[in-house]
Amino acid sequence: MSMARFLTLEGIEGAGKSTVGKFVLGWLARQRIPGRLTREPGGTPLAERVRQLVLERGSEPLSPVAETLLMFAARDLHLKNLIRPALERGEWVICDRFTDATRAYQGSGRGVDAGLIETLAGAVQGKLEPDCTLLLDLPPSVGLARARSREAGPADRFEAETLAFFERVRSGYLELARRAPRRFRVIDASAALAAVEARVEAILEDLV
Ligand code: T5A
Repeated sequence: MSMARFLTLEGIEGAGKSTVGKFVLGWLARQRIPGRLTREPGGTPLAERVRQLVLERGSEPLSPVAETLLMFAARDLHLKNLIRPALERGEWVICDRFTDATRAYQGSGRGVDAGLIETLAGAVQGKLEPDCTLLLDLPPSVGLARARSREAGPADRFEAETLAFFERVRSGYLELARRAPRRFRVIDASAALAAVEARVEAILEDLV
């Protein structure tokens, strides 16, 4: 049996994370490797309630620090109640967004202090880091157009942000990848889906 792996999917809105997450799960099933697809913020019943709080566009403003604390509150629940138990059972965990999203969105996007983010990451994760992070990279104009063409309802708090905000988030992600080249795999997500999946498959074969 292959060793449990913790794989995270990152990128801006509409990059194709959910699509690639399902592809990874199908690929693992074909190899008879137990896998679990989950997402952040969310993944457990309580963490999904936190997700609603941070995504809804309510009348009361949510400060960047409050947003950061809520992301880590949800992450702590998710780690304790889903991610760590699944890894301990020997399952692969594929997580649609994790702490790099906080670094990119709250850190680079909103300007939250990187020291605060790393302190919270240390308290919540301890030594646990993803084994591999697939960064689906594409211009925000392309990603937002994809996300908006698919959605029926109103934009959530993040989708309503400016293009400049998503440019900062994208640059933040690329900087994280430059600083941790062994963990990150940067994938050109503006390519056709078949090309993206072929690249993901090659990475998975390498990981197994
Ligand atoms: N957030 C989250 C933070 O600010 N901090 C944090 O710490 C965390 C964890 C979560 C929001 O929370 C923020 C970031 C987010 O704004 P979400 O719903 O989980 O929101 O994330 P979104 O990025 O909004 O999810 P999306 O569903 O919009 O994007 P995906 O999953 O990247 O894209 P996907 O797979 O749904 O694809 C979008 C469309 O494009 C098509 C798909 O078929 C679909 O229609 N598509 C392609 N089309 C052409 N070519 C390709 N290669 C394609 N790949 C997909």
